[in-house]
Amino acid sequence: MSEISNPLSSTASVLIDKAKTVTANYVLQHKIVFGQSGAYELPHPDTILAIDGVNYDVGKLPASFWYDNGSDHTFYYEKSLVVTANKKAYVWTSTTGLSTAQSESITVSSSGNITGNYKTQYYLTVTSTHGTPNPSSGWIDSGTSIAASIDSPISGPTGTLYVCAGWRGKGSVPTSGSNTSTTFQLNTPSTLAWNWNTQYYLTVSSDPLGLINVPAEGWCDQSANVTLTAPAVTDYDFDHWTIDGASQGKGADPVVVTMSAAHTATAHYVRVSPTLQSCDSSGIEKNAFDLRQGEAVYVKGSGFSPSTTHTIHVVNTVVWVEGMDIPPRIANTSTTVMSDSSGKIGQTAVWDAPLTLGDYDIIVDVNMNGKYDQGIDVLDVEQNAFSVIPEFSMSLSLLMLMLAVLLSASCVKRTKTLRRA
Ligand SMILES: [Ca+2]
Ligand SMILES: [Ca+2]
Repeated sequence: MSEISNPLSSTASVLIDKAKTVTANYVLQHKIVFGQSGAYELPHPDTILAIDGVNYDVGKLPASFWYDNGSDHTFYYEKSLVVTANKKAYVWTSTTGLSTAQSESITVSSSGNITGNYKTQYYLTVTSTHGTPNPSSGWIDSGTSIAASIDSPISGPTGTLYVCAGWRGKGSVPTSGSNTSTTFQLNTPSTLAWNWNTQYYLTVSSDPLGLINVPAEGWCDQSANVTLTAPAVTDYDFDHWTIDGASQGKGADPVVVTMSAAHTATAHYVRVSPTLQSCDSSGIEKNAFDLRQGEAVYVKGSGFSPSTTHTIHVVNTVVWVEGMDIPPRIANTSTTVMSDSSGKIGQTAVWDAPLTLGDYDIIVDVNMNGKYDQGIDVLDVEQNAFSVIPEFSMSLSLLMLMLAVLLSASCVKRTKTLRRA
């Protein structure tokens, strides 16, 4: 009817001047209610939902609309809403009601609800100067049980080691701990900081190599002061320490190494001159062997090359001259003696009874060239290594001495008599 100025308005003016028919036309509409659950913090300035291109924040929900039956409408729920950067967020999990989609275009055919459901996530900040923490920083669902850990130790540059010294925590993470793992349930924004110590390797060796075993060798905490004491070594004298090649002074022991970096400490030793002695079967030095007691001649020594068979000669005593041939061995004397792992020659029989009266020398021909080499070969510490003497020789000597005294006394008497004459 041309008389109705706005046919889409529910009110109209009609002049009743004759019989007229006015028809009001209705359409079927459905009420759709858009809402959300789980995104609690209100109001929220960010858009959570777009309906037909119009944005709605959390404070504007739920929002109701009457839609014509059969009309099409679009909606879009935001996937993630960050409440506070790196602290708290809401994440879309599902849509319930007339749709299950996060975003959809629907054709309206009934009334109902469309609800976007959200879960809360918190940000776990994980820091570590070394290694690969598990988990690393990231968003984690509220209420998640977390077993956090880190591998330790971690190798650094040569001679450097990083050792986890535990953690400090804030929020849901325990305040602190000293090991490499912790468990907690995440219910708030949290931080987990792994702490590390640096260690440096201290190498302790000896010169000659392998002479000592110093327990201080190993990884040391940064800046630790390590005291090194040179152990006593059989047949060697300690001389000095070097640290990274620099001498710490002759005889200086113990020394302290500050572990500001990896270091190498070396204890330098000087070999003690080897010695050789005639002795009895108990190893007691003996330089006179009694012919008639059936004694055997033993030798003992120290300072020789360890675990070595050495050539030995028992010879008639001579004046030793550099480079001279070693005199022939006495018959039935040993040709070799053995040193043990520390260079010692334990008492070893070199001449079994019967012995022969005389004065003898003993020499170890260290370089086995059959010649006497001063400073290389080793002679018995005595000028005459040992003597083989007859039984009662001491009383015989005493008798000789007394005779000599008597004789000289008579000589003096005779001299005095002559002067008087
Ligand atoms: Ca020699
Ligand atoms: Ca001797």
